[in-house]
Amino acid sequence: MPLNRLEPTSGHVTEPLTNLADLGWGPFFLRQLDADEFQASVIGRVTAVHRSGLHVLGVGLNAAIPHFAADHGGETDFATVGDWLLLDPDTLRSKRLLHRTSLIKRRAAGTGRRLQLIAANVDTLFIVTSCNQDFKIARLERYLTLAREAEITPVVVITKSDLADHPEEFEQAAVRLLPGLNVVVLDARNPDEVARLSPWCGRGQTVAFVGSSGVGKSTLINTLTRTERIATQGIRGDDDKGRHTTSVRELHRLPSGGWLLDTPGMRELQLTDVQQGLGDVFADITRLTQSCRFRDCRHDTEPGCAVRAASERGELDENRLQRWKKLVAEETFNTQSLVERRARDRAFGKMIKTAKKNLHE
Ligand SMILES: Nc1nc2c(ncn2[C@@H]2O[C@H](COP(=O)(O)OP(=O)(O)O)[C@@H](O)[C@H]2O)c(=O)[nH]1
Ligand SMILES: [Mg+2]
Ligand SMILES: [Zn+2]
Repeated sequence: MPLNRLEPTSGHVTEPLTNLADLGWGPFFLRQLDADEFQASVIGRVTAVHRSGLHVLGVGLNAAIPHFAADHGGETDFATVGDWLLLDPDTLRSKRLLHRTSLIKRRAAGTGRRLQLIAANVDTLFIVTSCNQDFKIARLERYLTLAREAEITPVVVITKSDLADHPEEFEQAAVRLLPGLNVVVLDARNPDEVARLSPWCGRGQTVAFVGSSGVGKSTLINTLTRTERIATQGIRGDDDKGRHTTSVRELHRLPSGGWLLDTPGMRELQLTDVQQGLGDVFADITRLTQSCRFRDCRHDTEPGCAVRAASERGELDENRLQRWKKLVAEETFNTQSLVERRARDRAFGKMIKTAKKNLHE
């Protein structure tokens, strides 16, 4: 396959990349290669995932390649948008998928409910809400849990500051959610205000936006790209508008040098396998649960429950406790059904194998 083959699907890159750092390459990835491997490989970042294959960009590399499935401790791991691949310089065959700094996954729709990889190596998740009734602590906690689980730095962006009498009240409520949490309150239509997102959108930085419909994601992206006409053609601000008929996932280059993840499927993100994320966002409650008398305490009526005790002493906000319980219940339900499904599949596979063996005996 020839190098430098131009594909219209990644046509958002108009100038050639001269350095892998432009694509987000850094020490985390470099450390995974030895000198020989570095010499003997072309390094590419997956900038688009199509039904038919992947698109990769690198220095002097702009090519369509087949999908790549890596065997990862018995589980198949498909290369997804944002991933780094080592390619054979002659054939452009994928040789290795590098470890990720972050990974967004979701449960597939339908009855199979398998885990799907949405995007890898996203640096910042902009969690977008507005200075109005869309602003809900429970919703923010849910997105923060997903960000923490995926190991992506969350930034809460609260739009429509121009429409609120006291926008700072929304900011103050959001800042309290996590220690050190970045919160930006702005008018999404104002370029000077949206410029406050630039620390996260610089050269090689990868960002994604989540939030309900109508909060201003498309507006923010249009303002960020400052090329409204082109941006609305090439980039969906979110997953509401089905401009693509196939479920393509892409990285688009921002004028600031960053990369914007454009993907359907962010909307359906469910809480699944997010124990770590929940533990981070609700660190205080998680710490208390370790002092409960019973390991499987449901923090209801059990004796020796440290969580209820703290709540009764007034040290724990009752609403926060209820929100945590709800998220834990959701995560438990989703994750258990997946584990059970896997066990069932395994048992079924074994049964088939035994049946076949018996047939041949
Ligand atoms: N006044 C004001 N309107 C906004 C702001 N952000 C978005 N809007 C408007 O809210 C509506 C929904 O915005 P849109 O970007 O489509 O939301 P999305 O569904 O999250 O992509 C549009 O009419 C925007 O012009 C803002 O900060 N201030
Ligand atoms: Mg939109
Ligand atoms: Zn308890």
